Amino acid sequence: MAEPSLLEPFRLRKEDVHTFISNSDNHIMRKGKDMIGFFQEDADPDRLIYEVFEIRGPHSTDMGLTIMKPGKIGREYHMTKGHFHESESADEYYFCLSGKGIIVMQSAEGEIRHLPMNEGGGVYVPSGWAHRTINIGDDDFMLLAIFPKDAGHDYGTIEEKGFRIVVMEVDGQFAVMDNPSF
Ligand code: S6P
Ligand code: ZN
Repeated sequence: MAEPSLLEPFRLRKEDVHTFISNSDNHIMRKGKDMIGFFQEDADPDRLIYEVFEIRGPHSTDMGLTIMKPGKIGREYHMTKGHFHESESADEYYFCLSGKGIIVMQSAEGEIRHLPMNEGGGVYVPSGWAHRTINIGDDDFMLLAIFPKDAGHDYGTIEEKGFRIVVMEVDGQFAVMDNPSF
């Protein structure tokens, strides 16, 4: 495994995400072909839906910058796969750098929350809550996530059942609806 990067003090704004990107230790790309079964309709296999750039911190936390392209698959907005953390104690902080989105959170007991995320705003994701972000705007939706090193990703539960709600475009507006396949 690579040594953690040694970090200098830095600030992060939407204008200088390239600095974060060029210092990142890991790059994940999710295209339509990587997300079969997540949307109600299948996306063009080569369509880029989102990218994540990760920086491993030197101590207890790591960071992830998610850049989500605008767009819809059918009437469903671009979204992340969504996951629980593997560690039961791992909570997370999200900050929106630009764009317009929604974060959906769902507890293991099935309790559901959805909160808007706009530039300059942040959200706390408590431990034990699955989370997914959705781009409901016309531009890139950019997020910084800060999470414990041992958080891990458990994608299986969401891949199998999804979240209880979906976010669709209805009459030119976003609408939060019950997921018919949950
Ligand atoms: C990690 C954090 C984010 C997501 C990223 C992509 O704990 O929540 O960095 O990994 O937004 O989402 P996903 O569901 O594909 O990992
Ligand atoms: Zn997470």
